[in-house]
This record gives sequence, C-alpha cells and structure tokens, in this order.
Amino acid sequence: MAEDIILKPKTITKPKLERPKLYKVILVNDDYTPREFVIMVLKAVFRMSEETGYRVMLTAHRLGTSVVVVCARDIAETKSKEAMDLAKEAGFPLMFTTEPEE
Ligand code: TYC
Repeated sequence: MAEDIILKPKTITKPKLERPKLYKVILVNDDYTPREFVIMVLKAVFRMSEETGYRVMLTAHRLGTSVVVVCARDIAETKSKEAMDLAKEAGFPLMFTTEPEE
C-alpha cells in the first residue's frame, strides 16, 4: 500500500571529489655518480633543460636532496624507477625517492 512506503528524509550529500594526492620525486646525492650523468638522467627522464638539470643536480649535491618534480603517484613512481634503471645499467648508485606532498 502506498501509505506503507516509508520515506527516508533526504540527506544532502556534498559531492566528494577528492583531489588525488600529489607526489614529489626526490633526487638523492651520493659520492659516486658523476655530475654529468645525473644531468643526463634528469634531461632524459624528466625532460629538463641542461640549465634546470644542472641546478637540480647541484642542489642535491650541496644539500643532500632536491625535489625534481611534483606529479601523480604512478608517474612519480614510474619516472624514478626509469631513472634508477638507467643508473643501475651504467653501474651508478644514483637514487630517487617519492613521497606524498603535505
Ligand atoms: N655528488 C656527486 C659527485 O660529486 C654528484 C651527484 C649530484 C650525485 C647529485 C648524485 O643526486 C646527485 N660526483
């Protein structure tokens, strides 16, 4: 019967469109990878210019780490793996890490 239909009060739900978290790719300094090789990897994998690559490399060299790029998690992880694979092939211990942005 129509009277038996219980009408639930409608709750207004906010549309939840959460922005996907962004991730930082971080270049880590070491004592063995040549500066030129680091710049080459930054240019090849992260499409950096020579100047930007040099600046990012030098920041990591001086401070220990440097942010390379901020992007979606899968891209951050794929690119840092690509970069470390290049280094591994060449026999260098160059390391990239990823971490969520605050
Ligand atoms: N410290 C290295 C050297 O003196 C160069 C280098 C810079 C290595 C940045 C890694 O993330 C790095 N040859």
